[in-house]
Order: sequence, then C-alpha cells, then structure tokens
Amino acid sequence: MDKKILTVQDISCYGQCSITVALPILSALGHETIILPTSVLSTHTSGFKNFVVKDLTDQFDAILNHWKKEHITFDCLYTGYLGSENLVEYIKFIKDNFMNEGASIIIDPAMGDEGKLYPAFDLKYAKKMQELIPLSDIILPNVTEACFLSDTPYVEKYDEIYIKDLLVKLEAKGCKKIILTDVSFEENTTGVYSLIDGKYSYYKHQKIGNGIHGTGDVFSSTFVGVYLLKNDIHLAIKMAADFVYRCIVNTIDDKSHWYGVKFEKQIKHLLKGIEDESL
Ligand code: PXL
Repeated sequence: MDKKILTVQDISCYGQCSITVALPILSALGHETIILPTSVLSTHTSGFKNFVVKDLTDQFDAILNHWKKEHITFDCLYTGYLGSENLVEYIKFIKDNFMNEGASIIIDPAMGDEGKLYPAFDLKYAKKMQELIPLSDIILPNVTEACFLSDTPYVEKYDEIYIKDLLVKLEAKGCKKIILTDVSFEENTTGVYSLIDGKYSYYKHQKIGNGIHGTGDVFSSTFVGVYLLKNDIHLAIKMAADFVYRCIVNTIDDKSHWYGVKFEKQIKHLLKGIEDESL
C-alpha cells in the first residue's frame, strides 16, 4: 500500500530547506506527501538579513476540521522546523486524531546548529520542543538540538561518553529510537550515532567542509522516505547519510551556493540505490 506522509514545517520560499526539500525527496521515493505549512518566509533565517515571515497557524483549526470531515488520515507524521510554540499542541492533536493504525511519528526538532538556536528561537521555545520527545517514535536531532532537548551544555569537542549520555537522556524523556546526526570524533569523519531500542550504533563516513545549511532537512526527508519504503531503520540511516554526503560533494565547490545543498540532480542516485537494494 502506498504511504501517506503528513509533513508539518515551514515554507521557506528561497533557500532549499523544509517543505521545498521534503516534497521532492518524499515524492521521488514514491510517497504521497501532504503538507501543513506552519509559516511562509521569504528565505530561511540562517544567513539572510531582513527576511519576512507570515505565520499560518491561524488556518490550522479550519484545515484540520475540514480534514476530519473528509476522514483524511496518514501513515506517518513528519515534523521539521515549526516556528512557534503553539505548534506543539497541534502536533499532539494530529497524533491523536489523524493517524492510521501503526503510523510512525518522526520528529526532526529543527531548531539550531553549532551550539546555537536558529535566530527565530529562544530558550522558552527549546523547552517547549522537549514536549515532542515522548510523542515521537523516532527523533532526529543534531548534537546542538539534543543538548537543548536534554538541558545539556553544548561542547564543541566531545567523546563517545558525552554522546551516549545525550542519547540516554533523550531516551529517558520517552523516545525509544534516537538518531543523532553529524557526530564527529575526528577531523575528517562524521556520522550518525543512534540508540535504537536500547542498542547503540555509529554509521561513520568521510567529512567534507564545515557544514552547509539544509543538510539536516535533506537527511531527515531522505530518512523518512527510505524508512517508510523499506521499514529498515539502519538502511534508512545509511542511505540518508550517503545521500547527504553526495549532495555536499555536489555543492561544496560552488561558493555562490552558501545557503543550501544542491540535492536535485542527486535524487536519481538515491533512487538507483533503492533499486539496487531491492534486487
Ligand atoms: O533547515 C532548517 C530551517 C528550516 N526553516 C527555516 C530555517 C531553518 C534554519 O535556519 O530558518 C525557516
């Protein structure tokens, strides 16, 4: 059966993130993708000055009421950058009212990087985001987000004990599958450190550059798409990490393209990987 994925995140008109990344990737992987846009921004908020924002949550009650009347339901709820604290209550409501039997709740708590919250957010927002942890089947933070979600001071250089401590703290807050992205213990490698139903694992690959905006969104969307297709969490981690790496390779030399990853022409390789997996 084809899967229906509801993704709740902003529309950044320019900047290759959030919905403009999720839709093409999830669609290419064959999923019907339904969007609930939280806000519309002229650009994303990291690096552009004077961006303009319009909150769209005043439409949510009307949209959800209509969906309810139409008996519309979903196989996966995938959330990303939300933008306002009241969204957390809506996520709870959607989980309780619109999900099919066995649906997955996958949360990317997109709110910061490199030890800092994104410009639109403060500590109150980060605290509210902690309420998403027990709602989720799978959570996909980077190290910065994991720190804000677990009230842990962020450090630039860390060891495996620090990372395992982050994972255990998030598990204690009520999520059994935690996938921590961009975990790097040495200069030339990075990877995904996960705690899944009590078992740790680390998928490591080569690191290039010092991070490009939007890689988290490309990772999460690819992860969600592959996971829903193959029902194999470790395969989804590997394919998402490899795809992000490929997209960074394709972007890194283009200095004019500092605001996002050029993922579009790489999608065919992702699909080829899925095809090879199916043989
Ligand atoms: O990629 C995360 C993201 C999504 N949406 C908006 C953002 C950011 C990161 O800065 O500003 C609006």
